[in-house]
Amino acid sequence: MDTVQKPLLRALSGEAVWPPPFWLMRQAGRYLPEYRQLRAQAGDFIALCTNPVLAAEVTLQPLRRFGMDGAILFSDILMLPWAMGQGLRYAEGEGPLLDPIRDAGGLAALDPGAMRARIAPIIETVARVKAGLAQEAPKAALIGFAGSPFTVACYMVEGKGGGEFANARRMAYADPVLFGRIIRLLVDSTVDYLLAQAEAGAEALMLFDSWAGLMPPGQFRRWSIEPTAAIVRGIRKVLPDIPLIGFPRLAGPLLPEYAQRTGVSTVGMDTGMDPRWAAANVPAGFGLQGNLDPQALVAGGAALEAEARSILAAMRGRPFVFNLGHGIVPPTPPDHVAALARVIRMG
Ligand code: 1CP
Repeated sequence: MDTVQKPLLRALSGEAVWPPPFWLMRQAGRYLPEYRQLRAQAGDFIALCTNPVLAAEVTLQPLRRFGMDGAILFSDILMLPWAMGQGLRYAEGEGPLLDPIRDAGGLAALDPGAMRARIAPIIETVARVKAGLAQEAPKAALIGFAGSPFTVACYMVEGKGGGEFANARRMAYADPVLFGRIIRLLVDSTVDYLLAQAEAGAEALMLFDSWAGLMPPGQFRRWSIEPTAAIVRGIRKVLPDIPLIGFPRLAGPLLPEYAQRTGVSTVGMDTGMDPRWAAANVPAGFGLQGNLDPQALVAGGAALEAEARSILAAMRGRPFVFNLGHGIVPPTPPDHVAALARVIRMG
């Protein structure tokens, strides 16, 4: 199908497509038995992300079941620091663990020159998914992604998730020169990484700033908005029209400013955002994406349907992409995802 006719790309380019296209953050993953099987086959999570055959297969799995309008590359935001040489492992049940960077020496130990070679299998996954979509789901669009510099820096400095990133947030105040050097390295490498994904076939790009909302407004502008704007400029220089989605989670009332100052074309709404408020306060030219509570998807039934319908009602007439307010959680019954897809398709 002609790229411009794909419903997701039309919505991300500012058209109020109805019923809205949908995809779900973390739509590939542990809630699907077929994912668990391939994950076991691959060995560990990094082995899965760097195996283009298996990673492409995992990317396509949810579309086969549920017919999403978007496929998101199966990888992780932390594969970028991994590709620059930072020690990373995923401990079972604990999430990611990195060798933390706490001083200039830690930063100097990274090897950004190694990045291109180490991301090669991920870029190959993009090309394989693109070919798979042409065969299996020609109306679906391929979304590439990266973490936003602040969120990736949180993990790089802290060495793990699961908390409030106290060390990283403190470094941003106590040593803004060092923190700024980490952020700048991430801006440059993220532009390269996303352009490589686009060149391999990604049709839209998303930046996940999952922890942006941990910062007060001044820090948010400096470490979330400004670096994101720099990435957008770097990408737009080469690809002026590619749809860009920004997701500054927990940004609250700063969401409209984030949309206008970063230059992304669509903004993600997190679970706590009132979609009516977003519709009234984010200027009409921007697309909105979100924001069903992942726990409503676990619960299912009438509650799920009511929540989905209230989001649809708030978004009617807007360029809109239905999604969750954060990632799918492992206990989600696949049947509930199918039920949600039916509700969205009714519009
Ligand atoms: O199989 C496993 O046990 C690994 C679990 C897993 C998966 C399936 C991790 C570890 N990452 C992923 C895939 C992933 N991560 C995708 C793939 C595409 C899809 O959406 O289907 C994407 C886009 C991400 C992005 C990501 N990773 C974010 C941003 C979005 C968000 O959820 O806020 C973040 C913060 C991460 C870090 C990360 N990686 C993995 C985990 C468990 C975490 C979160 C750790 C924490 O809670 O701090």
